[in-house]
Amino acid sequence: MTVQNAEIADRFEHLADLLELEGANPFRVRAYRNAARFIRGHAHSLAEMLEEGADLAELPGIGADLADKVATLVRTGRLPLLDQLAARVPAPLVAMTRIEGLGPKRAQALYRALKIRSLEDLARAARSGRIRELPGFGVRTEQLIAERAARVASAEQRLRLADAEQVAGPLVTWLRGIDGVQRVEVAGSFRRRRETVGDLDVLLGVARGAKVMGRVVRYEDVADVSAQGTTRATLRLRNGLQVDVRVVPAVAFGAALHYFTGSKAHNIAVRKLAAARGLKLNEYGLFRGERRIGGRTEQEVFDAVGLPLIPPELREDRGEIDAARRGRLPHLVQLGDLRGDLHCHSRATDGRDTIEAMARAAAARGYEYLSINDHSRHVKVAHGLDRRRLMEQVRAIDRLNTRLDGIVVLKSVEVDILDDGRLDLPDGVLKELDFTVCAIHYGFGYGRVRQTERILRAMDNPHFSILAHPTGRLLGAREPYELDLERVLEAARDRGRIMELNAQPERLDLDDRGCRLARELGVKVAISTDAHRVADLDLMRFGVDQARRGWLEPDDVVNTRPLAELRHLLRP
Ligand code: DGT
Ligand code: CA
Ligand code: CA
Repeated sequence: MTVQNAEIADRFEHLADLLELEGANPFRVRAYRNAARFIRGHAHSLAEMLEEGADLAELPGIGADLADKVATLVRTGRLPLLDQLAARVPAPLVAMTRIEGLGPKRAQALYRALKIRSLEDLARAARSGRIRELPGFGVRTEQLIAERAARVASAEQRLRLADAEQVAGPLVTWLRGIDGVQRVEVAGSFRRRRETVGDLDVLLGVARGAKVMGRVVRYEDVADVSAQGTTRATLRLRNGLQVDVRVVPAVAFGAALHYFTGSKAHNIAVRKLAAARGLKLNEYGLFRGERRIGGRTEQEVFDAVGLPLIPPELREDRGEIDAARRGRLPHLVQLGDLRGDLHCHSRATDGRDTIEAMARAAAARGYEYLSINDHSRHVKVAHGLDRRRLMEQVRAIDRLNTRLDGIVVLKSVEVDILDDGRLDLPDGVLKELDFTVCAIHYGFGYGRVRQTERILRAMDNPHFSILAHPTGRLLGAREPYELDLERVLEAARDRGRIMELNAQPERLDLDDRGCRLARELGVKVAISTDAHRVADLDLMRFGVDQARRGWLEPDDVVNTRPLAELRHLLRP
């Protein structure tokens, strides 16, 4: 398996944290952090570069020592220095450094003073008011620690869907190659496409009498095996993810697939329907009395309870059974319905590719249109555009469009919503664009009323088209800001504004519930990748997953429309 840049960067950051906890030379610590940042943003896979014989020591900020470490990591999957440090530094202390705003020094102080053994301990200490009594800590810090410790503790137990896919893909391929394995399905929250998964639930259909578990547990990425029988095994992979593997006979595969796909609440509701018809439904099949009457396919399960097949994304017991019974299941949007992407960056600000490269890549994906939404001036870290640079970009796009065939580049911007709800560029500039994507990047901490008013003000601007990542959350890292989403959606409906479903795997914002609410209130959604490079255009499918979980149909999603129709929606 090849080691990804993000993984190398994570290890180096972890190394920097541990070195800092040990009081290492600050320059050495900073060297690892800088290298991590560089590697994370580097467009080429370091593992592949090594394979091609490149000298990584020539990369900025890497040098001979770090190049050597990358090579070891790629070759062996391990970093000996990290292993040594991790063995020396107490685990709770390591966990504490992952709390936002709590650097190694303050983590040390808490660890020593309060004898913290886990993040749960830390959260408890904060709740009981013991932290505010320590020198250098106040009530406000204590509150933040209470919130964040609980969040980090729970986030660590769930993995983002895209990250789970990275490990599930090779695992499934390997399982398919085992002698006697006929079918492999990943069920559970993974199949329902939840934004994060707690573990993987893998079902194996095997040839009669085949013994496969002995092989299964020898997968190279397995860190340990906590249970192993002939039909069940529980493994833990190197990245910490747990995998439940079950061997299922073909006669019951559909029943097992339905059961282990869940959700639990959905299962219970379906089982009740079966019971009402005098049937017994469980993971072993569908029975009348002792007699097996079905369960080979999921279709048989749904047929038996008189329902059409409900897509896995809807199986949350949020009204899908009732809708199915009444023939009112939504016709969910699919990746193939999308005709373009309405939020992309270019080299002009913090993107990596040119507008032309982005446009050609979009055309290659079968799109009709793609918009360029570079940051406005307020976002200084991204070298945001002022009026002059934006107008230059507009003219460049006009020229580019005369050369391009089959794809239209739309002129847009990701304009900041300022503190008071004004937009970061004058109306005279915004009116030159095809539409706007408007976003909050500062002032996350305002209270609910102020934040909501701020967005409503922004939506009053006649040039406001789409609200980018409406709640600002980052999965596992930042909570949504305080917001009255229902009020925002009602205002959006009244003004003809659109909500974004940002498809970046750590955003997925609006989330599934937000999408559902938008649909119910009559607000349209744009599924957008927020691509910062060509490859990011492929993140679209993660957005589509959440849109489906939010019951969205093609008609609810503006970028399923042909360009002429879309233009009316973007500029009502
Ligand atoms: P996760 O792993 O937390 O992301 O969520 P799931 O939904 O994958 O949950 P998991 O792995 O605990 O179990 C997989 C599926 O197995 C679950 O979605 C439904 C089914 N299941 C588990 N426990 C029960 C149960 O007690 N009753 C019923 N009816 N189904 C269950
Ligand atoms: Ca699961
Ligand atoms: Ca499980």
